[in-house]
Amino acid sequence: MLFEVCSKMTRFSIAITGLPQAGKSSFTQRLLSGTFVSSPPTLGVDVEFTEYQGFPLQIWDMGGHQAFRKHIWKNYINLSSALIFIFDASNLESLPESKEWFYTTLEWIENKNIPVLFLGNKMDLVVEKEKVMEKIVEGFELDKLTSIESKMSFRFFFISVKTGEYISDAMNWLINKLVSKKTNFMPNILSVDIFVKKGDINLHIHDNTRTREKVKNVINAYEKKWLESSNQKQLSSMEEINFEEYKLLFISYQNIAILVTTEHTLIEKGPLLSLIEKLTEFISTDLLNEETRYLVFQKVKKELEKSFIPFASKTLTCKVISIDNLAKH
Ligand SMILES: Nc1nc2c(ncn2[C@@H]2O[C@H](COP(=O)(O)OP(=O)(O)OP(=O)(O)O)[C@@H](O)[C@H]2O)c(=O)[nH]1
Ligand SMILES: [Mg+2]
Repeated sequence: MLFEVCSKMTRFSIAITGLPQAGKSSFTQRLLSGTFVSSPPTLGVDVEFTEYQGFPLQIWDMGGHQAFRKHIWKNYINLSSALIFIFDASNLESLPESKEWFYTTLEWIENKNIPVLFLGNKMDLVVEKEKVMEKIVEGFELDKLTSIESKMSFRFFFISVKTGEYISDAMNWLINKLVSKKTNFMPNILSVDIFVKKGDINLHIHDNTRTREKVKNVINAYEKKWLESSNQKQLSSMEEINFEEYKLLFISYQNIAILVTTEHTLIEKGPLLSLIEKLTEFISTDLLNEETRYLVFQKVKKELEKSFIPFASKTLTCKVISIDNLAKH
């Protein structure tokens, strides 16, 4: 029952990192199509949407090239609720460099509670399997991370994307972790505010929950700050705000911003970012029309319901408070 509810409502976002050629895109493609297909080296980051055993997933498949690591990896890991690190087990020479980046990646994770899955890939190419597995476990000091003292949610598996071996074991572990974390964090979203700027028009659409009343001042301050920032058209930013027992997530992209109030630290930023990107196209329709504004809010609400536990969304109602000029309010 619980699984049923989560599968309908939650889209987990997963970041995949690792050195070039490790098999990140091949792994992603196998999840998407169930087959082994080759793809060109990933430039920057690719986003893929798929389902795994009924669980909707959003996967950030990142390029392993040195140029993408510092900024792209760091950014997208913190948009996700899980990390998969892939190592090419058929290339032990790359172990020292891979280890260095594996631990750097772990340090970059802001929410240390997210599950981390380490995959030793290309086991089909490895002849002395036992020996190589041992070398990898020792080399990466993986036992340290699975020990009782370790506070991390960590597991490692040896797989082959080519043959498909052990992929389901690894994914089942990850999904289980994600689902149990999610349920611990119920309920999730408490209120939503949407700011839109189009020409001389500033729109502020929001729901009307009791929580929102408590954080109203913070919301207003962020709205003001955003409206006053001169380069907001190019601005794509994200900020987490701690206020009393609440956590607010402010995401802006071009001329639209969303401020989500949550009760807990775990909130999936990845789906929100994609949502806001999609919305910018929608926003270009007639905003002066009241009906359209209502539709914008409904769209946001619907997307949020796909990605989050729907508790708070029961209370979401559309209310447009600011038209034309915010200063009037
Ligand atoms: N034999 C074998 N080859 C694999 C396996 N997984 C991936 N490969 C091959 O390894 C090469 C690199 O795979 P990709 O999935 O593109 O690697 P990547 O990690 O996405 O690389 P970047 O995007 O450059 O970071 C391709 O030629 C794949 O066909 C595997 O399990 N076994
Ligand atoms: Mg790739």
